[in-house]
Amino acid sequence: MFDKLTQKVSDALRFISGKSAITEKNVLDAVEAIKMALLEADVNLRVVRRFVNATVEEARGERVLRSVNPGQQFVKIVHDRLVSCLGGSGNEQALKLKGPDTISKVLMLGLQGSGKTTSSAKLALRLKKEGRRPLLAACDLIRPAAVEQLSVLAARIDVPVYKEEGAADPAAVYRAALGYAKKNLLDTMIIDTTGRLQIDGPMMEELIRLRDAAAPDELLLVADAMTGQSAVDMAKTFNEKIGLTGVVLTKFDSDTRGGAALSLKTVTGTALKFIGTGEGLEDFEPFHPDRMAGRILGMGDVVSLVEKAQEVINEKEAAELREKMEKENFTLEDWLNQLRSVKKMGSLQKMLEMIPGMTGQISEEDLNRENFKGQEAILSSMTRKERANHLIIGPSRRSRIARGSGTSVGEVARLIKQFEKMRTMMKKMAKMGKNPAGPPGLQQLMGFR
Ligand SMILES: Nc1nc2c(ncn2[C@@H]2O[C@H](COP(=O)(O)OP(=O)(O)OP(=O)(O)O)[C@@H](O)[C@H]2O)c(=O)[nH]1
Ligand SMILES: [Mg+2]
Repeated sequence: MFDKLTQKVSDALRFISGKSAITEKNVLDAVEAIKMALLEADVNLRVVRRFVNATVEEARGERVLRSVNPGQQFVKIVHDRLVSCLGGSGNEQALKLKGPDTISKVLMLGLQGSGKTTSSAKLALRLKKEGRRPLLAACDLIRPAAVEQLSVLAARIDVPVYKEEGAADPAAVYRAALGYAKKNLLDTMIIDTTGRLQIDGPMMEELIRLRDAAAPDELLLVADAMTGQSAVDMAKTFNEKIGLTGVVLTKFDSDTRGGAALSLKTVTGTALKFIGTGEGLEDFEPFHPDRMAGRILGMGDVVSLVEKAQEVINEKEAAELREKMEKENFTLEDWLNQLRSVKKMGSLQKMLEMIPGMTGQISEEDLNRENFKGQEAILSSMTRKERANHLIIGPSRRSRIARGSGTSVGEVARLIKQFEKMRTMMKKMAKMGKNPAGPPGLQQLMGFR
């Protein structure tokens, strides 16, 4: 799913996020590339426009362009815009069902063949796993074998089904099913209905009668993601005529474009609540805008990385650090602080994986070098005074530090040498202007570059 979109968006973002300084033109180019990708993915034009305007407005400001890591800031903006486009970070994707003492009702409706019956069973399975006691109500009385199909699925997941052979009125079947649910202490009715061919006519009236009889807690439109914008139009119309509480997008597994998922919320105002991801009854997932945005960006968890990095290294500290580097005032104390910052961020390997373009550049071996682990021990065994001025560390201090850190005199000496080399290198780099990548000095400090 989203294959092409992911490819194109992540290309555009990789380009920009690898830069330590970005210009307004970089932003506009990247947004343009993303816009084309969205249009190609069949995203509604209005949605694309809204997305583009919001992103540009937010990203071209000084705050972003002059921030520590503008590329990654931009990625975060794109991510957040995508999340809001997909339905926001609230909890409106969750089903609103009653407690177990009252019977909740979910009405499944949609066009012919969209996946209503399959999704009814998938939902029943899911609710059952959550500890509810679902009942499948067979209210599609038009299509031959519809009742049989639901019964077969229900048996597979061991969920009761209510059906009446030869019945003609769905509302009457519903009422009888409700009685059955009460008697058997079931708490959630999932009502499968007849597929509509068109929006108006007697079939629609039947659906409205059923809605009025059941007063459902959830009215879920089941729509085929592969139909793209038609699914969105359908949702809009159903919402106007019947009132929806949410949408289930099926056949997400076969949808390589993703336009429907991306347009639905903005165009219809209705939340996408579930996606069907295959023919199996387990292939059904609650929809999470933030996770989906991550998938579209194809960048793992880049956003939490940006947030974490901001927490750990704020702009002021970064500026101070840069200044120190320039003046060759960078001390062992600063180095220790940097190491600790990195540790705060969690596993270094994980962190680097989250940085676009970083994957594969640093091997596991590099990271596990004893060197890195020993560094903190050595630095912590020095006194503050020693860390402030490494020149005072003579042979006797060296052996004390080695003893304190469980290392050898040779290792302590090597670390100090490495530090001096780094300092010279950092000064050169600082003079050259900006750092090549990442928060100042992070990778350089650890000897990766
Ligand atoms: N790949 C895939 N196939 C699906 C998914 N959901 C449903 N299907 C398939 O789509 C076909 C139609 O599904 P149904 O559940 O019978 O659709 P319906 O809306 O109940 O159809 P009618 O009752 O005839 O209106 C079946 O072959 C399902 O296996 C999905 O998420 N992914
Ligand atoms: Mg059906």
